[in-house]
Amino acid sequence: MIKFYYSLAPNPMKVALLLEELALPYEAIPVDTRKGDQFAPDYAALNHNNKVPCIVDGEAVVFDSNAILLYLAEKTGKFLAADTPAARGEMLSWLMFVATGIGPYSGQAVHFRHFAPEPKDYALTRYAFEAERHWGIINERLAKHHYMLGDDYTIVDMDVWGWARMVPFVTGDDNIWSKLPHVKRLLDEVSARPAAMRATAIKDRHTFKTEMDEAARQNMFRHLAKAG
Ligand SMILES: N[C@@H](CCC(=O)N[C@@H](CS)C(=O)NCC(=O)O)C(=O)O
Repeated sequence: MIKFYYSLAPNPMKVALLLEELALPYEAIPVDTRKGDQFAPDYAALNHNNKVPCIVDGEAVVFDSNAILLYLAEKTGKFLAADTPAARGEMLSWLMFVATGIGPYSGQAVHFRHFAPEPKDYALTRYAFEAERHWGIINERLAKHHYMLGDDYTIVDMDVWGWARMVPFVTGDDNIWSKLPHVKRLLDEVSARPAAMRATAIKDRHTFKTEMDEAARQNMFRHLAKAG
């Protein structure tokens, strides 16, 4: 059975969605990053990046949500682009766009908006601008195509869904959906899928620490300790 190391953050949630869509049996193992579970030696030996998610599937250990989506889709032959160079090129491009743009810029925008100490104006302005710019590109894509790759629901939509749930928190703008209506349409459609409801219900399996106290900050923002 697949072991799925997770928290309730956006990157693990995309993987929970795909596991549920595929109806693959899996054991969900909590990694409470606020408590520092990501540095436990057993977990650190699996995930070189000390982040979540990670899966163990027999001999295969896969870390990084985007790698896991591709690995599981290729393993099962489901939720992939058509097997043509053009369609595969589009799929890889959008997957990497989410992996290197949507995820990191949204994550840093959250950090600077909600957690970073002052002064942070310049960093927040930069990351918020880049996060919104990337979401605008997804919105334009979804204005022209029902799903990210056209007519079929694929792992790229799941990749987008993980972070789309967080867009108001990322942008700090309660009216953001008026600017990104096509992203909201995809978010609502995917969230209504039975698999997404089961994925979301993963939050009831384990209790995660919710306080961002000093110990949690030391575990998640390790540069603070280094800066003294
Ligand atoms: N590129 C990685 C990023 C993983 C990542 O940043 N995970 C976050 C949760 S969404 C995490 O583990 N945060 C806890 C920490 O930074 O200690 C992926 O997509 O899996």
